[in-house]
Amino acid sequence: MAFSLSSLFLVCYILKFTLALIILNKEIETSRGMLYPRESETREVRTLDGIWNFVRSDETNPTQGIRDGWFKDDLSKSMPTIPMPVPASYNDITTEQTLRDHVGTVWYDRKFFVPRSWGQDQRVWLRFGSVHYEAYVWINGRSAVKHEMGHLPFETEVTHLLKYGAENRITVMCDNALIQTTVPQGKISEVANDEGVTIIQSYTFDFFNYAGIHRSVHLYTTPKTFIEEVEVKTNLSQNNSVGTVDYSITVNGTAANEAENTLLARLQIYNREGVQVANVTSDSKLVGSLQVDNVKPWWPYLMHSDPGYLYELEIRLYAAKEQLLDVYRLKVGIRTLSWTNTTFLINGKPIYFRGFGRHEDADVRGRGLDNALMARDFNLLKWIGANAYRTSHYPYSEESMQFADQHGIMIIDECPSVDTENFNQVLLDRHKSSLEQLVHRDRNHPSVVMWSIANEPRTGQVNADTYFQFVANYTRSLDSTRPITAAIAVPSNDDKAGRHLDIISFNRYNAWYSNTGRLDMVTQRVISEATGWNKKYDKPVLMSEYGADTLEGLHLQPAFVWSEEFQTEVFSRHFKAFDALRRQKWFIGEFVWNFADFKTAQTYTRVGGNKKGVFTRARQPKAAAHLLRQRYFALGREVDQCNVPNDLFTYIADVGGSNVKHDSADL
Ligand code: BDP
Repeated sequence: MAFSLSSLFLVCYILKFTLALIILNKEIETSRGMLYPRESETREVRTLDGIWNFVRSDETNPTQGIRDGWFKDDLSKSMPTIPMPVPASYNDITTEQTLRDHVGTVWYDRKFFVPRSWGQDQRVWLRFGSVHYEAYVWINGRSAVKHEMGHLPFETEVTHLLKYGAENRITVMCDNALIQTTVPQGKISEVANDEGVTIIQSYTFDFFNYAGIHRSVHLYTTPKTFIEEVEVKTNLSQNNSVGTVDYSITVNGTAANEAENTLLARLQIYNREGVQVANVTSDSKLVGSLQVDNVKPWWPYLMHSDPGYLYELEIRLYAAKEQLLDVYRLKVGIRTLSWTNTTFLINGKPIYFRGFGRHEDADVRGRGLDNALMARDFNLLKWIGANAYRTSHYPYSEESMQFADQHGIMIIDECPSVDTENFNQVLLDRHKSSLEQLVHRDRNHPSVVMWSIANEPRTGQVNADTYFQFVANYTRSLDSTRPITAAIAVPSNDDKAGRHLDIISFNRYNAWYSNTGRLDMVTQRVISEATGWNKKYDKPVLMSEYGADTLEGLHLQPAFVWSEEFQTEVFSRHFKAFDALRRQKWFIGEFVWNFADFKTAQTYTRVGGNKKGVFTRARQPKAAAHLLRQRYFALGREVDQCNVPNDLFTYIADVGGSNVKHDSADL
């Protein structure tokens, strides 16, 4: 039988995709160490935060600094430098458009002293909380470490590179270029401008590609033989009265290599009052378990009167003959997670998420760590009655993870993969590496209750199936104690990734991107979309994004797009859908987009950035914040029997017997 031209075309078409489908699930290099730097009897920590010297490279000559050896001496000897704060994004520090929109490499350096005492019988480590996107580091002109991937820590031993009791220099080259094989993806192109040609970075994701040394830089010491890794997994007995903490410790150092079985660890758990509640001596494998009677489980905010209960796990590493080698302390929250195709439970109790998608974003400092901002954000989260957020669209600072542990805020922890498309082998390897680094960094945080492996990946594409199977299974192999999700935006009928997830999250902008302004086209659409996802995959479903851009201070009645009234109405129409869905047990949460306004690339759809914040960029509430607060506390009251704040409702009138709410007792 002869082939028709159209069937030949079809065969070629299928062949093209089959070839593209050949993505291999290769082993990837795993990260080591990376415990958060903490002082102890055996460790010292100092920070290199402060003002560094800074140079922007010529965009058309990004490798000039390497070729000309700028790292060999003070940067100022090669190029004029400007002062640059660390941590901070460099983009918005000056008044220059050329720095804000710079594409390619920039250089930082600074001097520092290392105490003479650090040169004796110990090791010194250099650790970056994060540099976006790629970093090359030199100490005193000698190469120290290279790392690719924003938002994640990296470290290296620098004992042999330092001068003790003397001045040292650290030099960092940072490259912000995003291409089709970076995580996230972007494109670099050369385009004509009025002066000739220029280089442009473009990306599809909706947040500004801030860059620089975003989090703290630390130097810290460890003994020669030291605790390199600690992993804890916790459990509770049936009635939550007894907790177990399974631990596994990895040691690095010569004492370990020479005589492995001479090492042992003594572990003690202290409660919040500093009273010891458990202790154990390990065997030489440094793996075991501690038991805490009358345990206080870690509970999310508003799910319990004492949320975020943390114990302190003290680990003392000994060599033979009781010689103390190293001490490291870790906060531990004892809780269980379990999930089925209809529910998600913490400590045996169903979770209903009341949360946000967020960004690490602020004026001037961009994505740079700012403790004042972080503390304010947690106060706002608690004020509004939220119990969760997703680290959209990349890992957040370790300091904020510690805050979330303490305050009982549940985290859906997202890797930096956003708008993932054009699936290819290099991208898959890096995507897996981003998850490996994330899980490694965050696995001990009780606040982390779910891993998000991507935001709005193009999961309608044919090879998304294999790609996300590899990514999801790899993540599961790293941590089987937490469910896996991804925030999906393609229609459920087209999606090819959901079957590899444990929980389905979907993003949708009814009355905004679809049917703009039509408040009468929200509720039923949300109900049917959530139901469609559940029908297709038979898994718990949550709405991970909904919202409307809102210009603070713009009031229009009746509600009109961009006004405060419109955001309030959009929320309210969603609440109605969520309440209908909550009757189906498989609907497990609602996440507003976004916590606060944030900066994006320039486009005519954005007025100074994305304005879907419930709070302004300066962290003040818009009108809808008050409505959301009433809902989140009302939900807390109904679902988790929490107390509600006295100022939740403004007194209106004493109209007993009517439906008018005038104080929180009416809830
Ligand atoms: C969603 C994206 C989010 C955007 C949001 C929006 O996940 O990053 O900021 O849309 O357009 O599709 O506001």
